[in-house]
Amino acid sequence: MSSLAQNYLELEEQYSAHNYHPIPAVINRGEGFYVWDVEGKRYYDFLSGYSALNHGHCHPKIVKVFLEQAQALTLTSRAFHTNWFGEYAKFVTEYFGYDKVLPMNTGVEAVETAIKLCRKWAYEVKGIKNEQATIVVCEDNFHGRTSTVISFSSDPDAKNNFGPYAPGFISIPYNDVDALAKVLENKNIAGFLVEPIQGEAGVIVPDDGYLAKTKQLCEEANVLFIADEIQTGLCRSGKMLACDYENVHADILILGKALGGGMMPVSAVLADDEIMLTIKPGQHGSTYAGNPLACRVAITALEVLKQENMAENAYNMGELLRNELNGIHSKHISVIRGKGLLNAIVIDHPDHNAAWKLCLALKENGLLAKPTHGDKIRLAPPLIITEDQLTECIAIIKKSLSCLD
Ligand code: IF1
Repeated sequence: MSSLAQNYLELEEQYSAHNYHPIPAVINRGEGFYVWDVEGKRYYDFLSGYSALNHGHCHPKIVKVFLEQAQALTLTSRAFHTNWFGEYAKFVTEYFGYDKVLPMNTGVEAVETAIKLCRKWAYEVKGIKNEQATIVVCEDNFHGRTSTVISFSSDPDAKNNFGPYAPGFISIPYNDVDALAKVLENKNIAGFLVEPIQGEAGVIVPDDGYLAKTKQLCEEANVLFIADEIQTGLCRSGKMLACDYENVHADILILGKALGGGMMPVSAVLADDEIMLTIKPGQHGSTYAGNPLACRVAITALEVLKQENMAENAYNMGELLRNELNGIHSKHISVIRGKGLLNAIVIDHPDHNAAWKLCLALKENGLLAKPTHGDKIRLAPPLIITEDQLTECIAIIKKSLSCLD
């Protein structure tokens, strides 16, 4: 590493909180599925900003409206109307088939919003007694970092020593329909919050039918099915929404990440009037939420997903990636799993640092990926990746695996 790059690492080490452990690459430019470091070395980006960059870096159509809007109007707060918020609200609700949208910024804010909406609906529509509303979540979930949301995490790193924890949640095993059926006997259950594929847990794909069956159980129990599609949505899994694989229309749909086109935090909560209209003026909001810059970026980000057939490409490239990786028969990979371009490999090696070492080798060979939970590596390139490029990436992965021999 050059002294220039080393200097950037040292600045972060000295002046930033130590809440991340990055791969030692200092990036200063991105375009499509490539990024470049300060030394001019080019890499394939196989993290895609944790799926915020589904469109790739600096997508020209999104950059164009971003610049245009940045010169016209960026923020009023919701104290006033703008010429873009209503347009966006109409666009996004029609796009996903809901009556209303509640805009927020980051993913976890949208999750918090969904929790609040669900509780308000429980008291004012369903008729649960005050303070009794309970939300069912799944073990090994990841829904963000606020103190309420980490209260129902099962990851000690995310949770420990951040208590006291918020009550009102019951955790059941993921991918277990019977566990949900049983917990729904409790009449205070207001909602079921679920990731259609668990991302942070290591890309855990549930059995076929899990989403449809749990949705059905929720309907029978008059409980809201709340889909966190912040990571799985917007074509990442090979469909517009991962719930689309089972034709499940969530009662509350949560979107984030790529909704901001990789440019700015934009999240959204979608629901029908019976739920959404329980929140009245002054009861929820956020200074930046629904700002005109975000609205225009989000409209364009959604348009581009369809214009460029990103769901189909993610589906096809995902099949190719998993087939090719399975064909390697590497003794160092125990599992290859995923849907579309949301994938993970699990490393099987006596050295507990093997996944990290492999990521450093990948970096040397021109591909950036990051290990999670020690032995897993997520493989999630931008959805615009082509067959030729992906084939090159597979060759890089193959070559890099030899560092573990
Ligand atoms: C970090 C993982 C990805 C999410 C789901 C809500 C949020 C996320 C399903 C919150 C965020 C992130 C955040 C990032 C790591 C990351 C992640 F490794 F944890 F699983 F994407 F792969 N729901 N996911 O995945 O959204 O508030 O961050 O906008 O370091 O926290 P946010």
